Amino acid sequence: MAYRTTSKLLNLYSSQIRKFSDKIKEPKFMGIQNQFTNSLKFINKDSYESIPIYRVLDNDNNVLNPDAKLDNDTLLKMYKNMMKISIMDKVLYESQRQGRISFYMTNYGEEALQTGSAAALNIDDVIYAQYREAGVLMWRGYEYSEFLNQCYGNFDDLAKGKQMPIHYGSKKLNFVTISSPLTTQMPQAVGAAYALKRAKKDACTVCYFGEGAASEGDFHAAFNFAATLDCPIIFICRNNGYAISTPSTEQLRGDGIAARGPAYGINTVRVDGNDILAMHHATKNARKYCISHGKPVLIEAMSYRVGHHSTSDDSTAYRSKDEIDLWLKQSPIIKLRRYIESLDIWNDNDELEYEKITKKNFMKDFSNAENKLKPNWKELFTDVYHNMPNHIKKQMDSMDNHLKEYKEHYPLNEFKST
Ligand SMILES: Cc1ncc(C[n+]2csc(CCOP(=O)(O)OP(=O)(O)O)c2C)c(N)n1
Ligand SMILES: [Mg+2]
Repeated sequence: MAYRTTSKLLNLYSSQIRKFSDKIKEPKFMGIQNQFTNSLKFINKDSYESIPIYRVLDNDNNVLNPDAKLDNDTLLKMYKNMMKISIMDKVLYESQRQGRISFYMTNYGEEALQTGSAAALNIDDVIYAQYREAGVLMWRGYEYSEFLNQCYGNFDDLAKGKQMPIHYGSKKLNFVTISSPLTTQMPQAVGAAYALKRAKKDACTVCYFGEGAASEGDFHAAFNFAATLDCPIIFICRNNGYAISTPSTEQLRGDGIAARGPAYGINTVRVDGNDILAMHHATKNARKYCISHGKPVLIEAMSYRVGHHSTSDDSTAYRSKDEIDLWLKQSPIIKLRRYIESLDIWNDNDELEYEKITKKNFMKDFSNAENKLKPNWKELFTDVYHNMPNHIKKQMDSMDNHLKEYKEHYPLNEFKST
């Protein structure tokens, strides 16, 4: 029976071949344009030109694309935001060194990337960040006191000391809390973008990640879901040259992260992350495209991590001082300062004055945060589950009894009592 059916099929097949042998109509391979070649060639990264870096502010303070120009008020607001990040970084880095907080990560070198992109967004856009994006949160209105309360984990910290320092989050500012395991924010951000689209919101999600984090599997899942489900998300890769001690030359073999965008079918641009005008212009247009077409965009922002990876790192063990110095001299803060001075809207006096006032304000908030009590110790057990399960309740009761019995061994006066 099976033999007879097979031979019937074969007969049909050969008659079809005879029928079409004069003029063969090729079927199309699914999703790929049929284009044939008889020359056997393996494609590699050198088969294409490297994706160029979009830059509009040249070294003589000329704006090479008039569409990217910004008004003076915005430029000054951006410059002040960048100074504010830098002032905070300096003090908090030192304070970790003095043992006052347990951990810190600086943003040196990435202030323009953060501020320029943040300024092009709307407050309804939902941010999923990695951890080196303090300037984005600052632009949105997160106060010095809020950064400090979080780093000190005091009772005014929104997370009640449950997170390591710099793991900020703010529901009010649509900034999803930072999570230590790398790249977890990427598929989450895509899901949130999909939800925004289904709810027909005039907003997108914005997902920041490092070029090192892009080596995680979650990166690929996020990119493919975003592309195939047409999600309104802007991926902003901070390619700062290092993932702790691993240089991007060891992390990546292709043309950076940008080359991956078109491979997934995602509109892509590579931008000079030290050029705040280019960063702002690219993000503004990415947002427009993203929302009007309901599709993702990738921005690869090229920059350099000027500081150590974190307070647990000493980067002089794996890179030269000369390399760091070269980038320090090209700092995005210096670049923007040169530009606003050339426009005659900023001078040495303004700089000194702003720095003095900002430092003073920061130090006031710093000592307030340092002197606040820690959250009530019971916060250790709350807010994890909506309804506290029995096993957690048991642990809390046992801790309570323990503290009552051995109170002289614990600094309970440093914790809020209720
Ligand atoms: C899943 C996971 N693996 C490893 C780490 C340890 N880790 C923390 S940061 C980091 C480097 C990330 O580099 P990159 O994404 O380039 O960000 P950058 O620090 O340069 O801003 C690593 C390996 C982690 N937190 N999570
Ligand atoms: Mg990096």
